[in-house]
Amino acid sequence: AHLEVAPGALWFREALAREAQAALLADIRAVLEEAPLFTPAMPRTGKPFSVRMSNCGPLGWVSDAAGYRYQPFHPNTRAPWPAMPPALAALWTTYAAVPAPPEACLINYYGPDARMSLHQDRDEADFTAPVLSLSLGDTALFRIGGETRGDATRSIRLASGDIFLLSGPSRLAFHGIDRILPGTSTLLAEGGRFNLTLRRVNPAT
Ligand code: MD3
Ligand code: FE
Repeated sequence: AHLEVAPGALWFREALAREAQAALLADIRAVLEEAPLFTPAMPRTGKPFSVRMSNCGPLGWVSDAAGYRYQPFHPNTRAPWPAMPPALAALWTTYAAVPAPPEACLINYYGPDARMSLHQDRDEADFTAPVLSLSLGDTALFRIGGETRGDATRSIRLASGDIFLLSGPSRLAFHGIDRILPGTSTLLAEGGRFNLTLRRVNPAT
């Protein structure tokens, strides 16, 4: 069962039970041992993001003074990104239902004061594939609008275990995280929130 919050934007509330969330969290912790969270910076200004990031899968999204891009290695360690955990790839098969596998899983970590301003995801060469988002930990106030900045927006509380699928017309919707609600989940011992986004970057040919 899901709610369609905008055309092509499907919200699967409580898609994962606590045990499945804990298992995916353990997979993410193992990824972060190999590929620690880094602090991205804004292009040109170099202003640091409040969200920390890492990736798994063949490609990872990074941002620094040189710009936004996908690359096959960690910006600090220069090591290839860890493999995509099979349980994450399985979510893609179930929910995204496209034959080509995900090429990148961006891992965002939000502490109590982190936010992500309204933006579009357009660094991928292929916008036809969906983006799948999984939230783990504290609830986030997520905002989604239309394809033009200034279009009306809608606010949604993304809770631990929720899956959000962006496809079709919503793939280029403006969206962001206004804030997280500290203390709303006990999944992460340290508090805060992980968001995982599975993406295709290149056309499947
Ligand atoms: C709508 N992440 O990593 S996930 C991002 O909670 C990002 O960390 C947020 O925006 C987070 O780029 C939101 C939901 C989401 C992800 C990708 C989208 C919504 C989207 C792509 C297109 C439209
Ligand atoms: Fe985004």
